[in-house]
Amino acid sequence: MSNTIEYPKFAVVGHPNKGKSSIVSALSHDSSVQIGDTPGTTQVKRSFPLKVDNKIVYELFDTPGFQRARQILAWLNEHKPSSADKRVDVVKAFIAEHRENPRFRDEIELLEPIVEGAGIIYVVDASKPYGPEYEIEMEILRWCGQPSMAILNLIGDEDYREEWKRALGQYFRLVRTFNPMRAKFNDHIELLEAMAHLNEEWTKSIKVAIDVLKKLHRQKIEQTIDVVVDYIIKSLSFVYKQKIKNKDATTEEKERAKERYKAQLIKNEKQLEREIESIWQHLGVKKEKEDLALDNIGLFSKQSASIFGLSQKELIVTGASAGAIGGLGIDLALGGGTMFLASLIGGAVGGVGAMMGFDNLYEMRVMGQKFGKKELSIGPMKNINFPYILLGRSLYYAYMISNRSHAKRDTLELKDDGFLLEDIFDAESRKKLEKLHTKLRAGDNPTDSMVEEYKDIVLKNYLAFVEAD
Ligand SMILES: Nc1nc2c(ncn2[C@@H]2O[C@H](COP(=O)(O)OP(=O)(O)O)[C@@H](O)[C@H]2O)c(=O)[nH]1
Ligand SMILES: [Mg+2]
Repeated sequence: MSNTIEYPKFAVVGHPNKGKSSIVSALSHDSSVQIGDTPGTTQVKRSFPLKVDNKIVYELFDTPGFQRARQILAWLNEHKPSSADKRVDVVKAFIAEHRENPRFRDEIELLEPIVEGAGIIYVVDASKPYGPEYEIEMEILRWCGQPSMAILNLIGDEDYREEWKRALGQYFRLVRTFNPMRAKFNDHIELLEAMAHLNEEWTKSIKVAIDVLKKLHRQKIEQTIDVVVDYIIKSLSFVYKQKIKNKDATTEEKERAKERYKAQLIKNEKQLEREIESIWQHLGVKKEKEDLALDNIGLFSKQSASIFGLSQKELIVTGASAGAIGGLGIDLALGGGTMFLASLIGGAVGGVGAMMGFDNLYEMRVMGQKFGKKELSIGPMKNINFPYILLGRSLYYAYMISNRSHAKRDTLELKDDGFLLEDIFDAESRKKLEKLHTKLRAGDNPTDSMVEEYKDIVLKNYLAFVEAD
């Protein structure tokens, strides 16, 4: 067939400032698409292929908006052919005749890929009321005779989708809501599934695209969990060593060693953040410096523990199990013992931090004259809550980055209402994790099978969490 294409192409068209470029950016996973507050940001069409393993999965054209739709439709009507199947030839004739005319530059840019075979994605802002002025654009697009769909974007707070649907339904076979800022992976896939049915010829290639994207997404999650768990194990088993003058370290030496130990763990976290950003093509994302941003809530703060790691309940339970009722064992602490422990502690919120020993998150040992050396060493981390803080913070960051649309240009907001570990891990998994943490706390060398088990637990729970999300 003459217009068979190896991969589907779509031209994203519509009025200026309706979110066309944002949709292209979100669907092509490309943050380089120009998005602007002022109409006319996109002057010429640009092609944005979505590539996986250097193969194009589909290609999107970002186009300028319609400017002189009325005049164009008038021209087309003046040259109306005798039958509808010849209308696209009239559109082609319009392009050929006006190619050098700057007045129609925007329209030519947007019509060209369509008459060359691209499908049409018509974008409207359904937070504003419908108006008949859009009918001229839709009529021109209809002349092109290409498979087409309409996307309802909600830029503002109001919702006029019902009236839009009644109008758009007369011009487009498919009308879908898609928000380029908030869309997550599953929304993206659902949109593609709808697009697959626009044109029989494309069904197969879009289905292939969906499979490729799903596989890639899964790989990225696995890669993310890999780096997260590697980081956690590296940080938990980290031991800082430093030579000292005498057998007993001075207060000053101890303080300096503590600072260096903390600095290394913070550095590990920053490196992990960059690795996660890189996996999801968000390297160098701007982050907020507000009070609650991860950057500002120190890894070693009480706030970090209560926000990112464990709920109040879990803090009490795990904390108490380490200290006050250590003898009862972790099974009881993580299992049915919650009520008992809560009442034991009296739910004293203020007292929890102190009891947990937040000021003493690491335990220091001063090694004696081992091998004739005077050495001060810190680590591995003894605090029972600390692994959960690392896990909570890193999974929250992974979640935020992996769900961030490439259409977003604002700073990444990291909030305190992220999730808690108890939202992600079932009780059985938390018990298994605690067993692994206990080994690491004891200074056991992390074996391959420990690392693998840790990854399996986190991956299984995280996948279930994002699937239900
Ligand atoms: N809040 C919000 N803003 C959006 C959305 N879509 C687009 N915008 C904003 O609207 C403006 C125009 O978007 P753009 O994609 O450049 O529109 P285009 O002119 O149709 O390509 C930009 O400031 C976008 O950030 C949306 O779904 N929600
Ligand atoms: Mg644009």
